[in-house]
Amino acid sequence: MAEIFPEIPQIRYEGPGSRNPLAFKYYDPERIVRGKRMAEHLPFAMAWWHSLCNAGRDMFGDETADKSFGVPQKDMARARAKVDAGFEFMQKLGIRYFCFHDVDLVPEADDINETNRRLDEISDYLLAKMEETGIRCLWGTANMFGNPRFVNGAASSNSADVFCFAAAQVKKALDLTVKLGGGGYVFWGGREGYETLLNTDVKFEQENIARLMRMAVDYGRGIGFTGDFYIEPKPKEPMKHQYDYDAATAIGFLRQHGLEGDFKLNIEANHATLAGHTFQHDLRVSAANGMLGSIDANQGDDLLGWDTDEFPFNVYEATLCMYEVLKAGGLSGGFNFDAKTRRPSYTPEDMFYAFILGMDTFALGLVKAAAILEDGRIDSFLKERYASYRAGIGARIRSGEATLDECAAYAQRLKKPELPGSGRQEYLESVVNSVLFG
Ligand code: XUL
Ligand code: CO
Repeated sequence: MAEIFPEIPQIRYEGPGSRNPLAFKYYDPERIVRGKRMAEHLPFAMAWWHSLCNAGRDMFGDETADKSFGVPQKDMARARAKVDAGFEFMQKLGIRYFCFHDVDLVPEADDINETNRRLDEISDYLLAKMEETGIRCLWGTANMFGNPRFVNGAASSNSADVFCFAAAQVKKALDLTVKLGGGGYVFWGGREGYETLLNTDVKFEQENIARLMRMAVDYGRGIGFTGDFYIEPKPKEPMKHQYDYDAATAIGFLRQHGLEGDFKLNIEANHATLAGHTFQHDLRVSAANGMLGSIDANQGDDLLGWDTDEFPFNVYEATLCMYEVLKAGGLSGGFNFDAKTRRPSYTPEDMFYAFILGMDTFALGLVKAAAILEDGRIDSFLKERYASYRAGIGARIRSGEATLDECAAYAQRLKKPELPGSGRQEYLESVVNSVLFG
């Protein structure tokens, strides 16, 4: 088969001194970090939608990139060409996973039965490519936000018919995920939210979202899906308010509806920052609750208030991300580049440069996070900070033995506590800098 990117060679690790734009400077899959190959620490995935579908259209202008892959019409021949292009692309970069929405794979038909038939056809083609290359599916999902029927939400729609269409898509996307051996299934509540409370029954809508998730778990487990379901929190965009606001909100929702045993979170950097948090914050909240599952690796822009889905270049942020991931013992999922090249970067080379940037950024983040752990100053400071709970009244509070009376009597005996010890933020920030920059 003729190559789709004939100008692009296999991308290899050449080291930090390399000036070759088509080489990794930091991502060295075989390098051992904390006893594990870099490639194992960093199961990178390609997002079908951004890499193979998105051609740069924005609210003000048309497509700038050519994502037709030699097939002008948007038909099944194009769908197969996308598979060919995607697998060549992943192989050249050494990417071992991909993620997809149902309608990324095939053009959606007017009749859902025809869409499902097309999905069966393309997934046979995909499966053959997967077997040939060893590339695997990280997670699947259903696009329940693009089609006009989802204007008022999917599971949260006021229309029971629309709820059933969402259910039908989830069922088919789960079938596909199982057929392709996917490790996870994502719910991103793209339009599960509201524009105005004047027309919205929040409790009713949230109950229905939980119902669809419960149906998905029951069906998925019934067809042999043993992986994790994920919620991918996002506070807004496209809706003014989305129910899966952030990690803490999603965890509370899952627990309220008894779904916490089957679900974890897929944390996206740019969604966390849209929620007014840092990426690290949402990772920490997920990990602290045993629910850190997977990551959508991208980056926002401080000057823009929306989901810009940029390829990550911020090594500081990637380091703090990898610090959380290492401390959590790794991910059950992986690092999906839910990221797109900027509209003016419209050539195929730009796509390779973008992935090289993202993969190198996380590789550097991994190495630097490991160095922070080995340095030990941050973790030992953290441990010492809570030393007052190791003995005496502190130990009794932690063990649950102390009562309110006992604590109050203790305080009254003390009359006035000492200040609780400096937080040493500036010192700790300088430790991070010294590890990063030597
Ligand atoms: C949108 C977004 C989605 C999900 C999958 O902001 O992140 O692409 O990752 O539906
Ligand atoms: Co995402």
